[in-house]
Amino acid sequence: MSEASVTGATGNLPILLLNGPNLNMLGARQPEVYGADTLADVVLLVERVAAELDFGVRALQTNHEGEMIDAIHAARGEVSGIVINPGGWTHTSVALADALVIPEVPIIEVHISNVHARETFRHHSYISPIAAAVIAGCGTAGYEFAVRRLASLLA
Ligand code: DHK
Repeated sequence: MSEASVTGATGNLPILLLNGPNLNMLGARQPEVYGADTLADVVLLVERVAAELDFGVRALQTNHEGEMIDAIHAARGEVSGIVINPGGWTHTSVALADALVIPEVPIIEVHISNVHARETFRHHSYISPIAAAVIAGCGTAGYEFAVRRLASLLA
């Protein structure tokens, strides 16, 4: 399953919002870890904050790594920056990290939970070395912080 949407028509290229595996289950999945907000809530939050900063949003959630990589390739030249919660691929995927540098735009990595306070296997990220910033443990507000940071980097 995947969910893709595009909003906004401004002078800026849109922000690409990517959510990886299992994040479609936000709100139902371990709410004590990931909170009560749904993925739809997250997308609305990002769209609202991005619009305030004069950016549209292209949003994709997928549980299929190849689909996410294809979407990143297709975004080259079409987005101004990337906000990504790679989910479990954070800790496993060289291929996702390789793809993310292809659009040559700033990347903000978001984790809803504080991955450093969790299992050891969540402490390593293949994405962090190529990210302009990493936000963890702020709940879904981390997505808002990511959009604001991205907009200031792009200003
Ligand atoms: C989300 C996931 O799905 C996990 O695999 C990561 C991250 C943490 C989060 O906190 O948003 O380890």
